[in-house]
Amino acid sequence: ITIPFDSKHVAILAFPFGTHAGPLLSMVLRIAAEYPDVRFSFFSTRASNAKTLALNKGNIQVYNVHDGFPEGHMPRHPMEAIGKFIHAMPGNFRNAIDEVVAETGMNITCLITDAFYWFGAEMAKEFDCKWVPLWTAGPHSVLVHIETDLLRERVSSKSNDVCDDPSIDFLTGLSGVKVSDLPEGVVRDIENPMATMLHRMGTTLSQATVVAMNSFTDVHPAIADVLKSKFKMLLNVGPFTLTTPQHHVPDEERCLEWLKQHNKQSVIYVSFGSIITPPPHELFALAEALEEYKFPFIWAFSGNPEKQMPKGFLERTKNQGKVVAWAPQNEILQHSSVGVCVTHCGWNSILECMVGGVPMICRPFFGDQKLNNKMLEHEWGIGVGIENGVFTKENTLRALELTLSSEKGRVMRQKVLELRDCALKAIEPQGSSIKDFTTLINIVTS
Ligand code: U2F
Repeated sequence: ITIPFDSKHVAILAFPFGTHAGPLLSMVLRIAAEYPDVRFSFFSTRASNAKTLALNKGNIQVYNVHDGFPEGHMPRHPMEAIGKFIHAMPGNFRNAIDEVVAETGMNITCLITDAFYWFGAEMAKEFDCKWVPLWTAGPHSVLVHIETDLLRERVSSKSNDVCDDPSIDFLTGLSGVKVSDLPEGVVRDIENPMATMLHRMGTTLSQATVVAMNSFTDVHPAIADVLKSKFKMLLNVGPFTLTTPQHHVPDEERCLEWLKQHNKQSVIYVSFGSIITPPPHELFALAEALEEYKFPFIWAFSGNPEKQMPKGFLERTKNQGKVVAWAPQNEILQHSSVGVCVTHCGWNSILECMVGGVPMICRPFFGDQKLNNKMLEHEWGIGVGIENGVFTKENTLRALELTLSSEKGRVMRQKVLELRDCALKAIEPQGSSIKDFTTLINIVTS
């Protein structure tokens, strides 16, 4: 009789929205490749598994969990989908795991979850196994979730002051950050499923066997130290684009070929990640600024550009730029022709810009993005916010001029290259991320 797997069985629970499940899957692919005898069961929704191309492969088996909607029902809005999903968990995950355990006869020996899943602590206790949450964003943002109770207390006592927007400089590494920079749900707008989930996460992460993060220690050593004192163990195992297998994004519009025709650091890359489309007046303002500035651009735009962009814009700029539905962003950002990235400040995009040595123009929308913007501008000096936070033609032109054609822009590029060096050091054979990854693999598979 051949026993295909030894007795180790790792269950992975993904958050099926935004860019969460993809990085988690990449991390698991790397661990699974080193231990072919360990079984990995990956759980997400059908839609998320289709998007991340999660497939049964070798020792990884992929399962769909219920998304919280009746069969055939489509959510009207992403927030509705998230709300229903949060309502359905952890029961949906638990049912799916129980079925797999019954089918295979293999108990769960390690539970890897998106860090959002506070219930991982309880579930791991029931399974008598390790709990390894992955925080898919930056160290500064997990810190504010861990310190949510303190923030709520301090901010409500400060709100007697005349100051409407107090700073939260009592937290290490966050001097200059204001309440308005915090993710919604930390001290304001706290009565919704997402806010409750993040609050519970902040109070349970300390129970995890180890917290893994898609980051590298030198991105912010002081915050890394604080987190180390809060968790049993913190492992910085990123940037994932350098430490894990990446899924290939097809380049149907030949962006990479096109980049070769342009001068060094002259191309503007625009993307707002996997969820956001800026409102119509901002799309117009951005399009007008790009057209007037005349520098070449690639704009990753998943909507309907014919309808949503200014009339004639695509035709008039067809020699200047490219508007593509989904771009090979990571490779684009590593091309020497790219001079700046216009971004919503999602953490994955930020890491990719750091690795590519590309400064950023920031237009954050929700969640961790405003806080990321603040860190990019004031802590690392590698990004510039849009004046008043909303694109107008004039402020966009000023931000383009600053980043692409001024001394300040040159200094930003210098600083981003220094961070790139830190990231590259972290992935050398004795580098911090490589060492942390080895520790992570040992914990998950032992
Ligand atoms: C959520 O992230 P988002 O999906 O909104 O944004 P990013 O973290 O920047 O990740 C976008 C990813 O999609 C890729 C890009 C990034 O890896 O390279 N991509 C691409 O390949 N082609 C395209 O045309 C456009 C994008 C959330 F909204 C953020 O606030 C969080 O910081 C983030 C992490 O938790 O999750």
